[in-house]
Amino acid sequence: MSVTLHYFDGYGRAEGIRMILHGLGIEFTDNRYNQETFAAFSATGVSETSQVPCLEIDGKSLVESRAIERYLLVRGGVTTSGNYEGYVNDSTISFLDDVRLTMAKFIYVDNNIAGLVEWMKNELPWYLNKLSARLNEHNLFVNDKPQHADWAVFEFVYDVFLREKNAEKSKPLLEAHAPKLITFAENFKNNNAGLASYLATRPECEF
Ligand SMILES: N[C@@H](CCC(=O)N[C@@H](CS)C(=O)NCC(=O)O)C(=O)O
Repeated sequence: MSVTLHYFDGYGRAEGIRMILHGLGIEFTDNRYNQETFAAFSATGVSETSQVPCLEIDGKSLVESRAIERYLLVRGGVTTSGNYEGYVNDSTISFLDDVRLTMAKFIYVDNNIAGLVEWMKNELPWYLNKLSARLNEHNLFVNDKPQHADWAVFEFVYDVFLREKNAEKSKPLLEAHAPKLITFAENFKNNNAGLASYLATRPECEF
């Protein structure tokens, strides 16, 4: 069975999917496009929306990053029991995606990195604080084993604040406002060998 991920040569909306694929030990082809090769892929019709990320798996072609993540986790046996756990997953991810969309607008729409830095200094701490307050006694977001919300928050915290490229300038923000998110991310990574080994060797990207 071949599995193929289609995305640009960046982290963006695909990195959570890549992390889950590696974390679950699913081998896949990681097709990374530039603008030109993306246009060719887009024209093939493989992606229902012509957008990426698009994942070919189980004889299907899936689109929408959060739905793809959920598909993979459920396929890998990550279960959510009951209505309230479903709510916690969805609510945490919606909250996080508000943050991600705001940050992406600074970068890709407004081309305003200075504005992003100011926003991160002045507004982001409130969001970090709220996220951190959701961590439970297991140092996770939903229950006692990683679920979708944990994967999504991990990808955000690791890529924005903790990876080597960003740690010097961004980790202090977490240390000051949400240190529990650092412990969460460290535990999360250390408890998943496939994820940890991917992070140690993956291609470095700006965003
Ligand atoms: N809601 C979708 C958004 C997908 C999306 O906007 N993808 C962008 C890349 S991040 C894309 O394909 N852009 C090229 C285009 O729309 O032609 C998701 O989360 O997957």
